[in-house]
Amino acid sequence: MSYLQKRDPDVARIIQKEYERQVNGLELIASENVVSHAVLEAAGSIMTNKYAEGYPGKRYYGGCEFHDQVEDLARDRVCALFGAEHANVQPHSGSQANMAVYFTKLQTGQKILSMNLSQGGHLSHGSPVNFSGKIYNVAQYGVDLKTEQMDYGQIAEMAKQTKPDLIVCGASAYPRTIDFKAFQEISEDVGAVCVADIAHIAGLVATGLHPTSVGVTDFTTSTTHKTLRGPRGGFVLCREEDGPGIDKSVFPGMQGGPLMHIIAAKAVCFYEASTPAFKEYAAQIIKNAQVLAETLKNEGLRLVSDGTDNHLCLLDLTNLGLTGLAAENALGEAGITVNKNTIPNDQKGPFITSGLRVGTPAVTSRGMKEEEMRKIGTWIAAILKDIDNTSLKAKIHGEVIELASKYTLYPEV
Ligand code: DSN
Repeated sequence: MSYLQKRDPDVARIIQKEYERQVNGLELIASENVVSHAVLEAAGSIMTNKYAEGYPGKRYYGGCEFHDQVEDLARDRVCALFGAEHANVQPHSGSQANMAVYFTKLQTGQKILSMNLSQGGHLSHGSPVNFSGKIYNVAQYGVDLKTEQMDYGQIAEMAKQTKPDLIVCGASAYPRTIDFKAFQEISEDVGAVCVADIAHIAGLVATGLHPTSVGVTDFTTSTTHKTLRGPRGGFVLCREEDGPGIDKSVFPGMQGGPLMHIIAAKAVCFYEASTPAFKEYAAQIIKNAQVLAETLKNEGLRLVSDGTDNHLCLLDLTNLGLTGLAAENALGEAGITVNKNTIPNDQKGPFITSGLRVGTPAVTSRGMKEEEMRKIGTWIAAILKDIDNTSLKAKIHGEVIELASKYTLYPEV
């Protein structure tokens, strides 16, 4: 950062502070991760200097020969990683990947059936405050309130009643395995297109640790920066025959110039995710989440659906008389970063909430294993059970710094 320090010490200082926050803290936000030096170098490279509107071999600017090569590499690698026929790696985010599918398959006013945001879905799946809820008609399913898991019979029934044109499956706060085959069958029965948004679990799907949606549902969308551990961005996977439609929707339909430095970094991420070491990493994410969940349960905390199959667990704080907001703030004081989250049937709004979402992708990237998860679970429980105890939070903060600063911020892959 020597150039930045000379040119703009204000920004350099802020980035240094953020580095210290990341390296000295425990990042348990389920949708976050830390990237390798290789991903960072590609994302911070001179590939940012170029306009490359269009696609490899068909650009609207000269001088794109190396951008063609890197985008081809990214597309080939992501297709090989997931076993897909066609990929578009230009969406700037997961929301834009979803938008590309909607724009390809739906007309304004047509109907989407998707999971409710308050029960684990995502903004871009049809929330009324999002473009998806404004330009399409939306019906939403949730989880069964007893099991707190998806009930495919109920969802099939809802699909028959609401007759959607497109069904979205995939979630941002759902700790259990998703049955993509069941969703495709439900969609086919009602003549709807089926889209799996695998953003949260992409690293688990890529390594075969969660059943895949690719080759099962009509479309798969994802981000690259969660369990997949790449730069911030999105992509769409589909059958060859749907490729031209998706490509047209992304460019010129919704985006201009692709972020070529990020596409270069996505190519690196797709390579890294194909290595045996990444498969071990993904398996450790799940082991860590399960040990963390068990520790929290043994401490008397209640988990939505009573556990986890993936990278996250969802805590119900109702019995402790706490809000997610208060819990997030208290853990933050001890250097443990989490996010408040609504839980099924939450009586509180999304800014207060009765739940907390806790995930293991980032701490696992840093090299932490079961023993550290037990420690972290014990610290979380101690703080939540005695939330106003300032000296306890200060003591745990010291222990958090001691633990976290022993681990590199940059995964070796
Ligand atoms: N907002 C992200 C999450 O935290 O799950 C999903 O885009």
